[in-house]
Amino acid sequence: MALLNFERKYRVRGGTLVGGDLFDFWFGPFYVGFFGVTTIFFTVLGTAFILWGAAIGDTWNPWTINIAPPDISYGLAFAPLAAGGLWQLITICAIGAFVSWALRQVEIARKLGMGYHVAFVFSFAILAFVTLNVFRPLLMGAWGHGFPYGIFSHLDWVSNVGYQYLHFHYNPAHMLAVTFFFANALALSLHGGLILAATNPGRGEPVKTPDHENAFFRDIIGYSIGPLGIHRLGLFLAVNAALWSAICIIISGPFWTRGWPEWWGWWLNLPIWS
Ligand code: UQ1
Repeated sequence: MALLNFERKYRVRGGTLVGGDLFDFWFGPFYVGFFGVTTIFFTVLGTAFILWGAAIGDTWNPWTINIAPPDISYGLAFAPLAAGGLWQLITICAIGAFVSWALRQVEIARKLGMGYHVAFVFSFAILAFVTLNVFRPLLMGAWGHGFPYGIFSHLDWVSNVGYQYLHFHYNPAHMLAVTFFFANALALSLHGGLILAATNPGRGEPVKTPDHENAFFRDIIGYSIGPLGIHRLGLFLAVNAALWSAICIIISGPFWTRGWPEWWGWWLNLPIWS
């Protein structure tokens, strides 16, 4: 069956969360839907604000364009557009676009009678962003604690905030996040390698099956997690990488204000040493 015929079979009505049939149609290959419209709306508006911020800034060099949050002195108030107000509007548009995208994923999953797993895992990426630029600034009492929108400037922000806590690698939640990121990279490379190995057996050889994939890992480590299990593991590792990243930054400032190396004093202060 040709791809387009095959797709037509699945272009079913219904499953929308809001708006009924109003936006229940396709534009070329893309499902539109109410949340497709809101995604486009927030994306176009947010991009326009970014261009505005760049236009009143010092440079058009893509690496060094910077749209900073308001000064700490503005607290949690709205700031003038050129003094962080654009950053605030861009943040609202970004969250509007991200949440719209997640809800569009939900609507498409409902149409197809699928689970909501894609929207669920994507929501952890949204959580990481909202934690950095909304939850933590709220807990710290100023929008100025958010990160600036710019390629180099946001990297500088990460470095500066890290050093404010002396040595961020001693943050136990950061340790977990980094471990999950690396474990995720290992799992995905093993999985990608295994699938490509099974499907590229060499000229004249038949493509191999999941039996071979299981046999490979049983031969090498005595255990195979299985074709479904590896995807459960991947989801678990990726979601936890995002979750512990959010946790490691939300506890820095609101719940721990000293250097992170000092946090390990609890270990040195255990009564078993005296
Ligand atoms: C695995 O066991 C497996 O099941 C057959 C896969 O599915 C295709 C994999 O991709 C991988 C990488 C493994 C091995 C993983 C572990 C945790 C033993």
